[in-house]
Amino acid sequence: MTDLVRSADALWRAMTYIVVAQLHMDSNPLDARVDVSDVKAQASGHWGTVPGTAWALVHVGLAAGYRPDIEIIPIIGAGHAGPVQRALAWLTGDLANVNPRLGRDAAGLAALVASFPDGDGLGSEVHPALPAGAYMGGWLGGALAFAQGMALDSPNRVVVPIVGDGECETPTTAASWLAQMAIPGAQVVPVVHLNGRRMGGPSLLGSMSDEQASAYARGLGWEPVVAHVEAGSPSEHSAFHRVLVEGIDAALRGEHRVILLRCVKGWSGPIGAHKTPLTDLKGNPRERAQLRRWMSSYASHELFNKNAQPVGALASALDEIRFSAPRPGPPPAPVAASPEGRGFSTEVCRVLRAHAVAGDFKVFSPDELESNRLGNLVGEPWVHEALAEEVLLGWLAGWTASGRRGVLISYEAFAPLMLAGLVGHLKQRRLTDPTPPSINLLLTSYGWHNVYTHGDPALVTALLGIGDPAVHVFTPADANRTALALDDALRSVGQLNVVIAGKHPAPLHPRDTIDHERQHGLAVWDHLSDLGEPHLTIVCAGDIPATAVRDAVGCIRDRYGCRVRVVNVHDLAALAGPALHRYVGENASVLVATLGHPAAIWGLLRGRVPSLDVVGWREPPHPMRQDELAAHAGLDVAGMTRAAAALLTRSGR
Ligand SMILES: Cc1ncc(C[n+]2csc(CCOP(=O)(O)OP(=O)(O)O)c2C)c(N)n1
Repeated sequence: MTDLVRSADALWRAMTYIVVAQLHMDSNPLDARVDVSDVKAQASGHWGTVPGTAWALVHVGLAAGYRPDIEIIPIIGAGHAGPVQRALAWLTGDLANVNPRLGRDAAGLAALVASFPDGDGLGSEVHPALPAGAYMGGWLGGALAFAQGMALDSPNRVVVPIVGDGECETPTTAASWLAQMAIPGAQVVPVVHLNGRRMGGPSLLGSMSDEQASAYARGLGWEPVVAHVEAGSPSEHSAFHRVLVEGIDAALRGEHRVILLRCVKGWSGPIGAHKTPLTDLKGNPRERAQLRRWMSSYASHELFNKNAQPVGALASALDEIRFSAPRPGPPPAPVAASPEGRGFSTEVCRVLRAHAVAGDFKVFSPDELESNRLGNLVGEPWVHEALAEEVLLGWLAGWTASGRRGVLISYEAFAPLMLAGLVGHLKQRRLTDPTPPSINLLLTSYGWHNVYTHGDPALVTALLGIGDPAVHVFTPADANRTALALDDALRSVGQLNVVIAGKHPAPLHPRDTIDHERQHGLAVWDHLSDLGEPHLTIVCAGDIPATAVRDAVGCIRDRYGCRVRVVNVHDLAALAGPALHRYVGENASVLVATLGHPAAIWGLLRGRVPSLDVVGWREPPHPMRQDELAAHAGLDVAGMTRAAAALLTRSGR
């Protein structure tokens, strides 16, 4: 056995053993007797992905240890591999840094095992605070795209995503293979965990022969290398190490190589189950005997002494591995250029170009730059287009997670495709320290031409419903404000910023409140407001609402003889804030005009103002013109006046 094989074998056995213990044991994890009092009443967690994911991780860690000149970063696609990551983090001692009760000694190992699946607050899935936690996943599909984003423009970095064969069926993963053509320089070496099964049955890719699976990869532009692992033998270890190292070298030369890790799901366990194969350990002595044999197959006595300290090959292997993750702070931002009132295209391009000049900046778009009047950006080296929103989101998330700035530009109508991914990245970032640059979306085209098929504000409704303070929805009233909102978003860290903007020529509004709006998220528009406490406060959010309110306010004031105040909302998050009443007044009825679903505003304001109504998106029952839709939604003078009358009547005026 070479030193490499000895290390890989010891690490794999140790990690797999510790996972089996987490899944099944409550106490005495190193006791070969597996007493009835030591087993869990209810085994929990997922076994199937463990041996293959541990295998891939061990080899990535060793390859990284042997190549200190480059960063080699693993990404785990299967969230269910959480206990593998825990085992690794316990072995490296990193788990103790996050939770001192889980230190690398006998007490720490016992606590790790007893606390699974709760994990003493860490949960049971992949965790961002631990090694190999750059990507938390949970929802399957985004790992490859995230790895590609992290690898972009990073000549000293190779990212190794470990992707399930079931995961390869997801649209996001399926599209990511082809999308690599748009970012050929991203150095990734995907390991497809071809273990034949997903959760409930055979996977489609796993059902293919080696030749078919290889042809699939080749057709998408990847050179496949199949690595067979049956029993974890020394020759399989050295063969896999060679394949991985060659794949990393190939990536550094600009080639795209994918490793197909062909194995049996849950190998080395009693059966190849996705979940835990033994389900009645307390009641069934035969299952306990099975577990005893299973655990002893890893020969833990060669790996640990009685105090659970790693010894022999395991101890030296732990000195050899390296798990790094890029966590640099955000790059310096450029000096902001003031908008000049020249319209969406000019103002937005000015901001984007300023950030591009500062460097470490990307624009991603699903073929929506030309149609969004930003066509002059196409062809810039910092602009990447591929018609796959979910993939682009993965790129942006991976890119920003490695300390760079960027924005995804698309249509609002099709942005809900990204919802599961956005929620996943929000969850990941909540647990990540230090906070990376924000995820930014610039979503256009609610301009409401071809509105029937191309209109849907559902993404914002769903994001606001989460109630995460990291979510900011900018609804700039005009192109100047759009440019500034985008610039602010690009400078921010730790946020999910969605800028909802019109691309069509539209009126500009006075600038005097812009700085206040940017700082506080909203401002009173004095030029449209009466002095004193208002009877009615009209809040506008977005450019079509701002113009509708501007046009309607005089008519409402004259017709109903009431004091009216107009508040412009620049960031919908401000409506959830404590300063709301300073802007809308203490006793006024509040009428909100929004581009989005009224339900989203009701969710923010219900019960917080004396009386409320919301005018906003109403799903068109059939194809209609832009002006017809505005009237259908009530976002015109007649509709606003009607809504104001009804609200004032209801509140007794
Ligand atoms: C988008 C999405 N759909 C469904 C699930 C539920 N799920 C969790 S694991 C799993 C099967 C995964 O199989 P595979 O990708 O082959 O990974 P393996 O367990 O074999 O490593 C499924 C369907 C999920 N997490 N995400």
